[in-house]
Amino acid sequence: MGYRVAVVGATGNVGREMLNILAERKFPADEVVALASSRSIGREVSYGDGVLKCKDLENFDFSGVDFVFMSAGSSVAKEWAPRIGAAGAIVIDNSSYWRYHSDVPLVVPEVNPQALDAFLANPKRNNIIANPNCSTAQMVLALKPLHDAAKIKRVVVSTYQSVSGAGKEGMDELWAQTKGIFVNDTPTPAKFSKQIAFNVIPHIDVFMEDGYTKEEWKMTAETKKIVDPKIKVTATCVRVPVFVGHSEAINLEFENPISADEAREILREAPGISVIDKREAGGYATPIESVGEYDTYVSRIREDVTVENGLVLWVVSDNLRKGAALNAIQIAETLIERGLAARAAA
Ligand code: 11C
Repeated sequence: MGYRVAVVGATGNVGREMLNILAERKFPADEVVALASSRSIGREVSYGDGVLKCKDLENFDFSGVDFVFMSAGSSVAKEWAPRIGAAGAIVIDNSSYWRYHSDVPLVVPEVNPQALDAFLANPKRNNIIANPNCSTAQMVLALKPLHDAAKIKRVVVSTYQSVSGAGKEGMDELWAQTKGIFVNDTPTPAKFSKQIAFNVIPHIDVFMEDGYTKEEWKMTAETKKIVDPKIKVTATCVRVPVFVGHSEAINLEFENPISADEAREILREAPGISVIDKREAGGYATPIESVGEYDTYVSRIREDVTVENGLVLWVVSDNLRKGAALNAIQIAETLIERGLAARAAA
């Protein structure tokens, strides 16, 4: 007996990728339903070799559904995740709304699967699990095995984030501006605060009182929740004119000594990571190579000569996959591996 699955926000960048990955990985589903807001009812989305017609979230009956993958923003998540969870389905939500709630696990399965064991063992669980921000997910994958080896004290990260992180509108804006520049007709910025084509913008999400942006704050708060609350993180998050694939330059300061060679060997063995690190032209990963891939790539591993016990890394990943859809589906796969049965079979 397979699982009954629904994808909420099925027409968005991440929702469509969730459907692709469910089909690609042959997720053991008897039924997959695409759900969206009322204005998208009947719209077709791809699922494997076929298509699904979107149904209306408002009128859908969730009884008997096992997993709901949700990527429809914070206000939908706030209203619907508890309702769906109370009906018995497990909601894996990609918005930031539930991530920082103490009774909601925030999970990258390769990093903190124990949070899923605690979730399964909790008879009073609210059935909500949060998926991290894309820039956090790829970073903690690289951090965790190094933290286990030499204890990270401090992280300084600068991101180079693709426009798909800002949804389809972000991708359309980069495309329209790039084409427009060649014919002297550059559309004015709408989704982004400044021109994104042939430019970079050091601003993602809203500004906070201390001068950091919310995206930067998320990287700190989420790393602490997923890996270790003692790790200090300072981030600068930057939007770049790349369609898909986030990149990060990460400086790490450790409590104990760790060499670049040791780190490279540890990362080669780490789940979800591919090391591409030849010290020559082209011997590193760039965002284009990460598109459509499951693994997160680590390159440019070297010792930071300005601190004791320091390393520098370059980390690249498909933000719509490991940064969102893939991680959500891996959470469900991990729950199944760890004993969650289909409700209809229970
Ligand atoms: C971006 N990281 O690239 C953001 C998108 O909290 O899930 C994801 C925001 C989030 O714009």
